[in-house]
Formats: sequence, structure tokens, C-alpha cells
Amino acid sequence: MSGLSDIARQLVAPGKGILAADESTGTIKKRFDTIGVQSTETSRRDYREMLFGADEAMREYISGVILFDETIRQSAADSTPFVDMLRANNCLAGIKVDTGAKALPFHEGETVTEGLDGLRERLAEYAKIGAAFAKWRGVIAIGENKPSRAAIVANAQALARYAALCQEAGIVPIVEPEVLADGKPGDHTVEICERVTTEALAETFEQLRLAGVELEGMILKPNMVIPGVNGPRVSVEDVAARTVRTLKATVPASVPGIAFLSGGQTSEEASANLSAMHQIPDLPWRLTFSYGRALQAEALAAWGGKAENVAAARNAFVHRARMNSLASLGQWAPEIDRAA
Ligand code: 5MM
Repeated sequence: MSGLSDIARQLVAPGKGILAADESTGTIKKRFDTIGVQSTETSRRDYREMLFGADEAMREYISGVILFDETIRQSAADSTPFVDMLRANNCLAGIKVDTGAKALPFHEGETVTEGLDGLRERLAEYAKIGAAFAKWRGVIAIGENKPSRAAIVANAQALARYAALCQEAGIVPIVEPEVLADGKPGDHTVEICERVTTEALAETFEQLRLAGVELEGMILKPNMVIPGVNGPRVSVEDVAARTVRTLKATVPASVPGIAFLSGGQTSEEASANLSAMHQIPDLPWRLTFSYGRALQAEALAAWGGKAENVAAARNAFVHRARMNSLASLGQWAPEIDRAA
């Protein structure tokens, strides 16, 4: 167990957080479509090499990177395996092991995340390739009559079975029950998000307990408590207070760290909200980031698929990583962000 808790603590070391670069083939295509770049194995490799080769970001601000199956097997253009590239900057390699959110029968518009079949064998292989941690994302949608109890329980059970299999394989599970802010219609209030997030987290920890998961050897990756993307806006302080209140009500202090997803927030919102949580006293866990879009958006745009833009894209990525590092210490401020 000490091996697992050491890795979990390393992932949430002060001033560091996680880069979620585990976009599946469909999702990375959507991201590339926004910059007019065709998604091929080579363009995906070039894009990830741009990120992982941003040495300052990877060395100073990023503790681990979540990879997709294709990426964990890939190498940079000079044939250095990505896993070795990460290791050179003391970054842990992680692997997304779920196979996606699939329609939940008899519950229109709701999903359960799949990928448990054969997971024990896949984890053993990923451990050999060099994965120290893994990720599984359950998705909870808010809408009319949603979420159902069935969706909350099915996703929590799957997360718990996944987490237990990871720990059995010596891999730290990142447990991600995401309550969607950017689903449809996305017009819900922050109060509804708080109620649903509380229910989803409470059920997740009940199922983790039943499955025998050691809480010291896992990381929680939740959504922040925010309104739907089309819902009534609230202040940064309100988001911070509600998020910490929800977590305190549901997440045992033995969980070493909580690394948030950004969930459709702008890059600056995601930094501001994380930093504001650190102004609240007596946090029992480390609070940091595990952002996908909120770490990559500016770098992706600056890159635009062109080799001559790699340096500018890396600068953009270093900046965002540094802003989130500051946020994870409660030291982010808009003036610092905009001055750069
Ligand atoms: C990077 O995106 C991850 C994989 O998504 P798909 O399975 O849809 O390709 C995603 O799970 C991500 O790790 C989290 O949702 C956090 O990303 P954001 O952009 O919300 O911070």
C-alpha cells in the first residue's frame, strides 16, 4: 500500500497537477477540427510531442500525464518513447482505461461508462509499459428527471470495480465521477449542481468502501460545483465555497488529493476557481488540477498543426501550467495571468 500512497502523494505534490491528454480518437479529432488540422497518427504524435517536450512545464508544474492507449505506445519523432520523455522530467505516466460512456438502457440521455471486461489483463500490460496511474470517467448528466438513481449507482459501481482492479495491479486509480456542466440543455443552477454532485460523490465513496478500495492510494477527479454552461452565473467565491462544502460532506480526509477537471470552464475561470478554494481554511486534502481543455486550449490554437509554431505553443502551455500551479497554491491572480 505504501507504494500506491507514495504515487498518489507525488501526483498532488505542492505546486503540481495533472495534464489530461487522454483524448480518445474521436475527441482529439474534434479538437483538431477547431484548428483545421487533420487527425492522423502522425499529427496526434506531433501534437503530444509539442506538449510533452515543453520541459519547463513538465518539470516544474506537471506531476503526471493521462495518456490514451495509442499515445502510451507512441514515441517522439526521434524515437524516444513518450513514457521515457515524461520520466526524464520526473512526470508519471497515466492511462485512460475506460472504453467510454455508453447509453444506459431504459434511461434516455444517460450513460454508464464501460471497460471492465478484460481490465485486469490490460492493467498488467499498461504497468509493464510504465503506467503508474490510471483514469476512468463516469458521466452524470443533469436534465429533466436526470440524473436517475440508476445512473448514479451504475457509474459509482463501475468506478469502484475499476479502482479495486487498479490497486490490485499496483496502479493508482484516478476516480472521476463527472457531473456535466456542458451537457444539454446545460441551463441548470449551481444549487442543482451542488445537490447532484453531493449525491454522486456520496454514492461513489459508498461503492469504493464496499469494493475495499484503499482511499490513501487513490486520487479523486471531480467537477467543481458550477452552474450549467447556460445557467445563471455565480461568483468565484460562491463556486469555491460550494465546492469545498460539497467535498467536505462527502470525501474522507484519508483521500490524499483531489484534482479537478475543468469541464468546459474557460482557462482563466478554472484557475480562478481553484485558487479561490485555497483561501478557505482547514482543507483536509491537497486540491489541484487535472485539466484537459483548460491546460491545452491556448497551446492548441498557437500550434495550429505547424512545426514552426511549436515554440510559441510551448510558451502558451508553460504559461497555463504555471498559472494553474499558482492556483493550486492559492496564489493565482488575474493581473499575473494577464501580465504575461
Ligand atoms: C482529455 O479528455 C479526456 C478524455 O475524454 P474522451 O474520453 O471524451 O476523449 C477527459 O476524460 C478529461 O480527462 C476530463 O474530462 C477532464 O478534461 P477537461 O477538459 O474537462 O478538463
